[in-house]
Amino acid sequence: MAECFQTETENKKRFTIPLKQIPRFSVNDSQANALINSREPVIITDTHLVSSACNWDLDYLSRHIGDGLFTVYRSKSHKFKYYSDKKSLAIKEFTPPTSQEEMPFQEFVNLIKSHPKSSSERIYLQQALNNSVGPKIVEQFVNFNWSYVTGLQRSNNWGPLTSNLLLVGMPGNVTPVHYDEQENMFAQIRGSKRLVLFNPDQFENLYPYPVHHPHDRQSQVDLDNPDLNRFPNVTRLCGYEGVVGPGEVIYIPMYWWHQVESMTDSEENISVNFWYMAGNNEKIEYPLSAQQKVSMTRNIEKMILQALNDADEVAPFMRMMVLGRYT
Ligand code: QVW
Ligand code: ZN
Repeated sequence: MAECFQTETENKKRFTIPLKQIPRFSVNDSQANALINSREPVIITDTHLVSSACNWDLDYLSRHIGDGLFTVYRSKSHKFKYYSDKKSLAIKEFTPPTSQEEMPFQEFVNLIKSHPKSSSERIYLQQALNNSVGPKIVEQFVNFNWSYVTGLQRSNNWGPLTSNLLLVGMPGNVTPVHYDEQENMFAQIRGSKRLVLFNPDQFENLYPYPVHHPHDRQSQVDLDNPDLNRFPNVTRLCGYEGVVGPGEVIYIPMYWWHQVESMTDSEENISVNFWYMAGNNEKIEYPLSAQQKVSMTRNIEKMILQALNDADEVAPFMRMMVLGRYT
């Protein structure tokens, strides 16, 4: 018994997920667009997508961003795992891993500046840019390289832009591995971020929460300390990693898994993302793509829950349908 246990721990320690480098190309290199067109991740340099905002830092933003309210998350650890407020109401035993408050930008800056180095509590501002921002910021926003992203939107048949999320975090903040149902051109302004990406075909190796769960679209796996007993397929994972620095952009294709880590190379870390809705030009070819299968899985899960009208009935129903029949 003791021997078995030891081997287990050793295996856990030795296990690392194999990661390839995310390709990096200049916007002038046709290979950048080729990867975007084939829905593969790429880090793109020289886009000047957010060059107009290269002077953004805490002081500049607090002077010019206006007195609108910003959503700030607090976490007792370095992890900021997203949860849906709406879905958390339906689940009795759910304790949110972060708390959320609305405050003026100024107040957020005060919190960061007075933050004791010894404290394990961290904060992360995540707010869609809106029309409450001051005139200087409006001008810089208008001067984003819109023709670049609009060109991509057209040539790849993405839907409309849904939002530009402004992300201001502390070094070390981590957004744990999840996928989004939108195309993402993610632009780095200050500091750098390390991204770990996985193809949508890694679905069964990442064990996403059920669709009705507040952590829908998030992996149940803690990549820093995976529980291989609960999630044995984690040993089959293989992915990509890369670092985006100021002025660089990464394309995160819809349904691609990503974990994002603010690196400790700057006092604050600032990014703006460009989220686009899915296009509706999908032609159906067989076999279906991993993206299409993820989308289909989501729809089936939603349909079963809606029909049964009780989250607790979903798993027994699915087992009844599959076990001993399709297995
Ligand atoms: C990060 C992300 C962001 C990751 C967080 C959005 C709330 C995305 O842009 O920079 O921490 O996941 O899709
Ligand atoms: Zn995301």
